[in-house]
Order: sequence, then C-alpha cells, then structure tokens
Amino acid sequence: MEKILEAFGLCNAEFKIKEFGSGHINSTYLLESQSSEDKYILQKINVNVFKNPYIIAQNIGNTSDFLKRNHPEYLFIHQIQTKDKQDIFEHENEFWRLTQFIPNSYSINTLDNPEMAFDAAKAFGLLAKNLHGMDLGDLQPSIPGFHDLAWRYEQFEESLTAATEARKKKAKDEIDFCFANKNLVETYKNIVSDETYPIRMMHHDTKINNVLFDKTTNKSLAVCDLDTLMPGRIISDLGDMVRTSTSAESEESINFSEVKVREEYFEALVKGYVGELKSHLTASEKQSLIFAGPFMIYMQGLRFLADYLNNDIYYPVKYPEHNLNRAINQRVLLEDYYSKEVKFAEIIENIFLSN
Ligand code: ADP
Ligand code: GN1
Ligand code: MG
Repeated sequence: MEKILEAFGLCNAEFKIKEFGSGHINSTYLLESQSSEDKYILQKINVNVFKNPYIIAQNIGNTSDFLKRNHPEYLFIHQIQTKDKQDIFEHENEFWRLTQFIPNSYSINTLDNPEMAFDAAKAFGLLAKNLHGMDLGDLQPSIPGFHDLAWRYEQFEESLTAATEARKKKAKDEIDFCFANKNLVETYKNIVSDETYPIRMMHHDTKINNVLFDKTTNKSLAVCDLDTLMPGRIISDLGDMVRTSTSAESEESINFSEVKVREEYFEALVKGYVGELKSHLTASEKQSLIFAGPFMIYMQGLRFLADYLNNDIYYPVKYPEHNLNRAINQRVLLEDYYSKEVKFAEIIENIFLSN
C-alpha cells in the first residue's frame, strides 16, 4: 500500500485503510486520514474483467472533461491523478485508481421507501441528461459486449456444453426458463438494429448500491462505480434500476417469496428517470421503457446461471449453489414483473400523459 499511496502523493502512515463496499468486481478500500477530514476511495481494478484498465480511465476522463466544460455544478467523481499525472497507477501488474470519498455519503443494497427510488433514478437520469451531446466517437467499451444480450445468450449456451451433469441437473428449471424466454433476445436485436434508437453515454451498472445518498437528508448526492461508463442504450440504465431498486429483497436473497417488483417503486423509478431525460427521449426509446426491466433481469439471470454452469469463475461465491440461487432470484423477479406488465405499461403511459 505504501508505494501505491506514495504514487498518488499520499503518506501511508497518515491513513487508516479498510476494505469497503459490497461490489463483486474490484477491490475497494476506504482511506481515512487520522489528522484531518480527508477521505479517499482507492480501488484495484479487476483485470480479469477489465482487460484494458486504460480504457476505463479514458472513458471517465473524457466524461470528466465534458462535464467540467458543460455542467461544472454537477457532482461527478473525478479521478485523482498520480504525481506523474496518470489516472491509473500501474504497479507489478496491478492497476490502482483513486477518487475523493464523497463526504457524508452512504450506499444501500435494498430500498425501503419509494422516495429514495425516485431519487436514485433521478441521479442516473441527471447523469444521462448532462452527458447528452457528448462526443462518443473515439470511445471504446471497457468490457466489449457487456450488455449485448445476444452475446450473453450465446455464452449461456456455451456454458451448457462445458457444464458438469450434476450442475446441469440441479439447474434444470433455470435452464428451461432461459430457453423459454429467448424471445427477449429477439426484442433486443430489434432495438439494436433500429437506427433511430440513440446511443448515449450510459453508466451500465445502476445497481442501487452505486448511488451515494446524503447521510443527513437521505437525498441522492452522486453516482459511483464508473468503470462501465461507456456508450450504450437507456434500457441498460433504467433496466438495472428496475432490477435492483424495486424488490424488498436484494439479488443475494433466497427469501424468494418476497422477491417482487413493487409497483410504487417501479412508478417512482420511471418518474425519476424520465423526469430528467424527458425532453431528450426519442419515440423509439419511449417505446422500449417497458422492456428495460425484463432485458436486464433476464440478462443478469443468464449471467449468474452461466457462471454456475462454468463452476463460478466470474462472481465470487460463498457456497456452491450461490450463483444458482442468484439465478433463481432473478427468474422469480422476472416472473413477477410479467405478472404486472400490463399495469407497468399503464404507469409508463400515465407518466408521459401527465407531463
Ligand atoms: P465495485 O465495482 O466493487 O462495486 P464501487 O466503485 O461500487 O465498487 O465501490 C464500492 C462501494 O464503495 C460503493 O457501493 C459505495 O458505497 C462506496 N464508494 C465508491 N466510491 C465512492 C466515493 N467516491 N465516495 C463514497 N463512497 C464510495
Ligand atoms: C457486478 O461491480 P458490481 O458488483 O457493481 C457486474 C454487474 C452486475 C452486478 C450484479 C463489471 O457489478 O454487471 O450487474 O455485479 N459488473 C461487472 O451484482 O461485471
Ligand atoms: Mg458497485
């Protein structure tokens, strides 16, 4: 740690360092100064997932510059550079980055009131609104194919050929469910091939624990976890909010009977997100809002299931059926969404009518 902190111009002896957050991918540390109020978030980028960490730095850096020029009042988590003016410190094949800890902030894994769902969605909507018009020309994806549902489906099929008979047997119901819902891949392909459908700078990981709330007011302050900030479509960002902000149980829960898309949370989310972006949304985007939730829930279910079939090579697991249970959780959530889809379509329509 000493070398890493020194690279960023910080003195190791001054800080208390502890592991932080509940993310699956990177290693996150909170640095707390023992002599001042200074706090930082230091992260080691997972290079099995992000094959080229410099793409992350480029995407965040371009976004940072665009926001400084066009929306200087917006609270964005800018990268802190090393003493050598680098966004990333590369050391012994490890890649480290540093940001300010947003003061007085906290994050949560589940929501217990719709106002916070509204606020979380507003935070992601505001990011997308402020990034409207940004030049995406020379940006690359930090993970190629990240939210390409057709590719995720192929990966699921590949995992089936590699899986042990024992795991396939245990996962039979989930495998059948994924096959039975392949029509979602077709809907996705139609959206991708629609030339009127905009590509925007998207966050791509709008899990509720990536929103920072204010400890005093409980209002959203900023969004974090910017590694997957890259060109994409709004169904990714709205969809992951529906996936993670509407159920009383998180994706980790095995209390499956309580895994549900709560209507008032769904309504709050769409209101919060659309409220920010409304004037920029195209007809094709509006039409796709109802698909956002199923798109992301199904894709996450496929990813957890494929990882179970691949013997858990991507998501950290605490017990052998962990990924299978995560896949079941997503299947239950998707089934619940479908049982309320007509109502959700009405909610979306009313939001546009009342504005
Ligand atoms: P991961 O990719 O592993 O999910 P995150 O970037 O989401 O890592 O960080 C993990 C947690 O650390 C977040 O859920 C949030 O609670 C906290 N966090 C991250 N960045 C900041 C920041 N700049 N200020 C305050 N808290 C932060
Ligand atoms: C990972 O890093 P974290 O925990 O915020 C994953 C997301 C998944 C999520 C599921 C780069 O996000 O795509 O939706 O787990 N990030 C990556 O919990 O794969
Ligand atoms: Mg995170």
